[in-house]
Amino acid sequence: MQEQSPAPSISIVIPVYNEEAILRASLVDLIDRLEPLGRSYELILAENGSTDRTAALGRELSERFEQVSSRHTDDANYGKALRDAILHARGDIVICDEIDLCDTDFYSRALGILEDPTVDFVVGSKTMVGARDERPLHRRLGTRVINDLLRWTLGFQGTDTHGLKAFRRKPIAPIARACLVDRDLFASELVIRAQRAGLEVREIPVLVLEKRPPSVGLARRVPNVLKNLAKLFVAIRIKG
Ligand SMILES: Nc1nc2c(ncn2[C@@H]2O[C@H](COP(=O)(O)OP(=O)(O)O)[C@@H](O)[C@H]2O)c(=O)[nH]1
Ligand SMILES: [Mg+2]
Repeated sequence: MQEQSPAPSISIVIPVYNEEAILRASLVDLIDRLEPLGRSYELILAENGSTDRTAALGRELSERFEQVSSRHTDDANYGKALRDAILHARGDIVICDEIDLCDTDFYSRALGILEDPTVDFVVGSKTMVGARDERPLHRRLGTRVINDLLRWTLGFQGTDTHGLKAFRRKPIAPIARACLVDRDLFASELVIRAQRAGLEVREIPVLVLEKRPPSVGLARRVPNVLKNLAKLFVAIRIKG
């Protein structure tokens, strides 16, 4: 995408890591399904740390589709990739998606809610009434435990922070810039800091039907989540 092109209405940000099996097909399918939205958009693939052909495929897709760009940072780090892409997004609205979801139904519903100028942030909840989460039991439980921890330690008011999100770029970009943690917990910090800044955060139920299991299992993610939770507890609740 050329830097000089007019800013799009929507920026869709997708972190990708070792996704060579589904990246091309998912993205081409997503582009097809974005047509009916009737809004200008850019699609930012935020890759880092992949050991397969994901980075090369991202570059290839950005050459093939002018609305697609691919960004790369070095180490495998979901939060770092997401933050970097949010800070480079140019749309009025930023939508955060995942390549195994590509949930355009969430986009339509969230954009409808963001028509209301008093709403700043829409979070797709996997656990609220009306949601349907088709992931295995241990991952559904993991989501609930993390949400409870976020509520107890950081005063989170809601039912989910990880996954699908849509927000106004102007008020949220400075919050993303100020976030202290990366990896999985960055997404939670972003939502919680938005709430704490007094912005209007709404949740809507989503259907979670992944195209494949995650490449990094839950158990391997826990130590980092706990470490960053402790860091956020000190920064938000103790130092304020
Ligand atoms: N850039 C980047 N993306 C990642 C990383 N880990 C996961 N992702 C991407 O984040 C999205 C969600 O990851 P997934 O493995 O499905 O984990 P889940 O969120 O627990 O379902 C996918 O688009 C992944 O490719 C990472 O270390 N770096
Ligand atoms: Mg997933």
